[in-house]
Amino acid sequence: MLYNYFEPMDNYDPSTNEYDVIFVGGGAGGRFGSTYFKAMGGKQLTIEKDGHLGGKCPKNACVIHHYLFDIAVELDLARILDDKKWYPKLPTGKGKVEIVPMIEDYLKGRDEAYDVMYYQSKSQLNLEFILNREAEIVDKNTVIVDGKTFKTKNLVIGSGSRAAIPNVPGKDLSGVYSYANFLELDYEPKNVVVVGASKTGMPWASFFNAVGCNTTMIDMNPFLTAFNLDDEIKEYIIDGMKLRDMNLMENTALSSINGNGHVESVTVERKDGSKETIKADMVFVGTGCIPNSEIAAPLGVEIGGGNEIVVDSHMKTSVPGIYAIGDVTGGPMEMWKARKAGMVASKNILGMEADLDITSFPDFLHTTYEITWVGMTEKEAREKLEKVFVIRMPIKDYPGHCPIPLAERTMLLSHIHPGLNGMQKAIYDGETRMLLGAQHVGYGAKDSFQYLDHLIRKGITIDEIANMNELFLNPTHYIQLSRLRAGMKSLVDLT
Ligand code: COM
Repeated sequence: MLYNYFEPMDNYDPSTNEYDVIFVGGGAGGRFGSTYFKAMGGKQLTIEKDGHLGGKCPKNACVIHHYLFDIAVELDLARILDDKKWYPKLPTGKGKVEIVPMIEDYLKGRDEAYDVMYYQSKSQLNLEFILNREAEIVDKNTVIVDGKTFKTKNLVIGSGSRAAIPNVPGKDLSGVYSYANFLELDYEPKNVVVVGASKTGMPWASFFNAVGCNTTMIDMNPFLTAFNLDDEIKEYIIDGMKLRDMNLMENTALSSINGNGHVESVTVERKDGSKETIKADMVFVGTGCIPNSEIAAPLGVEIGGGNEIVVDSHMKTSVPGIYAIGDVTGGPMEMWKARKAGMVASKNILGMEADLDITSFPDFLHTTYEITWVGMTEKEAREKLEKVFVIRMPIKDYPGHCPIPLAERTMLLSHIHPGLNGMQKAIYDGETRMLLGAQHVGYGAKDSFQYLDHLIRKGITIDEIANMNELFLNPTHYIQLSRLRAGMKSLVDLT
């Protein structure tokens, strides 16, 4: 290891205390904003209260989410094929696989990720930073760290967000977890209730279910309301979770968490007022995040109703010279937004006018599937446009088993367990022939949605997609399916 992240760590030139910009927070936004600023020849200092750079992403949020998803996919397949083909019987009783050793492995890998980020920031990007100490913001031009005063022309706040825990009786019992303390888990739960069918709740619930916990997921709204997916895709996702024996309760609110010291049960209330108490030895809360704006409040910047620092598209707050980036500015709390916001703030400070556009972006969600989407849904397109053309797999009214979608990771499922191999569709404007949106449930398509987003913005047509060179078997079948209709003047759905 290159450094000890329990110790204070500095990498700055002590001969001066004057900066063009100080970033408070060394998460994704602070790190990328600082890097851009440095690359453009500016003088920056990044101050991070934790002992590492990269923020909550490598610490306890994104990376652990993806790590658990990977394990859930492996276990899902092992469970579907338990004791069949070349798959061994899953260990013990109902097949409960231990979680705590997975966390131990994660924590070892995390140290290495911190180390790489440190090396990259220091040795490759030449950033100036202070780690493991709080920044005391005196005013917009003055920050004190450990009694030492730093002066700056501009201040950028990237102080992130924290888990929002519903204010219900029992919320402080041991056994109540969110992403933020999940890595402290030191026992093997058997009965888990996940609160919130969110981007965090869905994958965590799928993980608990896949390791063999009796898993219930509740949400106060109909499932997947917040996600821009067509109903048939939502049904496919939810049916997949039911088929894997998860107990799903939508339109159901959390009333209380019960127990004496430790969680023993959870009481929920349905929309019709009926209540139910569910046995639980763990509650996992995935009900969103609250921006950490408190650090900036004394500066007089405007704070919104969600506790976020209000910014314009330049990342400027209501106080000149103070900018805010990333989760502290509210939703969407996404990696691309934090990193780009850092860059946009730096550009504007450097006098290069830049905007952050958060109106549309590619998005994803995990269950034991990777679910990705971009642009308009079919429903939205049909409401807005005269003529809409849709391609879809599997074929809706095909009388036999449609083995497509078919690509790496769904090959086995398609051949051995028809119907579990995913679903996808793409939506075109039937008039202009331009791609409007796409949705995918399966594996391996996520990367392509980054590029689809870009192509949609550029205005790509079905005829141009038909001219692309596919890498067969491709998880998204859009290219060949588009080619099957490309010659047609008046496009007829291929669903
Ligand atoms: C990624 C963190 S885990 S950062 O965006 O590279 O800083």
